[in-house]
Amino acid sequence: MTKTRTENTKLNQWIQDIQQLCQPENVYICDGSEEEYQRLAQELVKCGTFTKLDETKRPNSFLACSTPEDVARVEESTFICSQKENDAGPTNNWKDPQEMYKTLKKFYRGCMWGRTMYVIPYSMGPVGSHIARIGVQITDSPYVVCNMRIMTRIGTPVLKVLGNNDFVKCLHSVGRPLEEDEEDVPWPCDTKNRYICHFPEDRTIWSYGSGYGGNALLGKKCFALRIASTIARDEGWLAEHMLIMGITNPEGEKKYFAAAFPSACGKTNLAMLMPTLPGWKVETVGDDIAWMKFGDDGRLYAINPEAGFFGVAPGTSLKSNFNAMKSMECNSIFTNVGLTDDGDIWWEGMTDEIPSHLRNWLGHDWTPGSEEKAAHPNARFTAPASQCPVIDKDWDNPNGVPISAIIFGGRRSSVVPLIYEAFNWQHGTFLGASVSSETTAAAAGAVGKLRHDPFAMLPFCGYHMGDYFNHWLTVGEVAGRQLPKVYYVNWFRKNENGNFIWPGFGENSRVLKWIFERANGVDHVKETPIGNVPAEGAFDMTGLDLDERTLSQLFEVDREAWGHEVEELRNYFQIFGDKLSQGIRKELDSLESRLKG
Ligand code: O2Y
Ligand code: MN
Repeated sequence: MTKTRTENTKLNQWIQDIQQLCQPENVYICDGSEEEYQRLAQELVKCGTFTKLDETKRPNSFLACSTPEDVARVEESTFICSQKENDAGPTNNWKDPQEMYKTLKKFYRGCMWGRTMYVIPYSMGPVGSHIARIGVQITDSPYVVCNMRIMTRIGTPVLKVLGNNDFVKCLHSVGRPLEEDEEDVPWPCDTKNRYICHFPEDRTIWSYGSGYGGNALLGKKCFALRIASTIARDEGWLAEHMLIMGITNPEGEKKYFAAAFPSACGKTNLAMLMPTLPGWKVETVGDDIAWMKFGDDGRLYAINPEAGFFGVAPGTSLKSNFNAMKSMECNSIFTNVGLTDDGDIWWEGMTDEIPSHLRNWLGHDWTPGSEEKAAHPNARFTAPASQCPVIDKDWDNPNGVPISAIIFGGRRSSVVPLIYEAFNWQHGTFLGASVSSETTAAAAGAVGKLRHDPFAMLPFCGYHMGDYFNHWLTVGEVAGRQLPKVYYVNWFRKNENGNFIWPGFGENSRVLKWIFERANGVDHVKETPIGNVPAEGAFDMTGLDLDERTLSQLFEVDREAWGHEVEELRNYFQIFGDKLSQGIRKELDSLESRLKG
């Protein structure tokens, strides 16, 4: 008989409560084994959710295609349910927790009829690490279980470490009960009633109606960012929307950087970058989220709380991200991409050679020139981090890796130079607060609009963003800490003709080299009103064929354009009202006077 109880009293009570509420046909506690994964995958193939890919081309891998309405995170249906509305702040949707529990209970009542209720104990971060945390997700989606097994560490070893301690409660239902003898659909969901709700004071997440990505894999954005950011604030550490990379110079010296970019700005590409500069090496610790704590030695240590990549597929190729392509060669799940006639996957930009026919993500016949896309623009691959050819040797180290620099960036076609450096931590916090980016398809909504996205955390901060800025400032005020230098980069600047002026990809290693040298105290900077840029000759351009005009444009600080930027920021920051820290106000005023000076 399968076990439906654990050694954890609170967990047992919670399982019982949710079982009573959702009324599933069965309850199953996941052990995280390979055998369990195979069994669930087979069941998913049987009910049409998974298509098994050709074993010789893509071993142990599957394709799932969602309904067209359930393809991305739904920010308009994402709520922070703190006791006080002001604790959620102006950048989050707020609902009263008691009211939201009441509303949701109506939906959850009987919502798992005819389905199995899976209980997934999972660790965000290496099991047992002092920086890691444990969550338990209850879900009625075996697709979610399979993805969670790749994206996090799940099962019996996690329960062992959990013992009788507290955990983050994560409840998820696709919201599609099955009547007796009713046949299931390949992608069950209830898109008319989607709710992604966070109860920070209860360390609880309730998600209903969506089976997709960040809405359903609750360890990722919901726990590792929204709930973890509130825990981090309470406990004095940082839970950030940041990649973590190791970088080694030709002499063999290694440093680690963390970098925050809004969704779909190429974070995964940067995390796995192949440097064009001879002798330089980049290794990946994580591509999306960093949890960082100061150690007893005063340094900032980071872990990647995840164990897999949930990367955007379209545009990913051997040319744009060789290491991502290698990571997903086997043991992977693909969502909303095309299925080729020989049983492999394909998406726009994957290969130069375009398949002459395939079945697209909507299940339709597709040929080159078809009006529909082969893959949805937010189609994803789920691949184990351990399969990345450049995975860092310390990616799984429970103590984390020491961070020497923090990089912010956004997708900006004008104004923002290739790189500049903050004068100090307070100024760096201001740079984080001022992140903005032109939007893409990662979240539902318009594409190509400028949106402010402070610290790339706008959709992911679990509390008032003004308090969050303040938390960053406070973290920097503790005596004895070796604070990393802070940078702002922009790979996406365009010229008058609308062409990118920076080649990007592997050439971004030149930017990383400058940051690396700065961390070693190399003093080649030119001070500008916005921060330090590389001094003439300090930035390695060897072998790059860029004309004089482009070279000067890359680091150009146009005072007039930055004057408008200040105005725009001042206007934006008003939404934080009294909660906008003095430190941020001071930095904005100082920037303005430097620009006038
Ligand atoms: O569309 C989704 O549900 C996923 S969004 C996502 C996935 C992986 C990493 N980052 C993101 C993001 O939006 O930042
Ligand atoms: Mn992300």
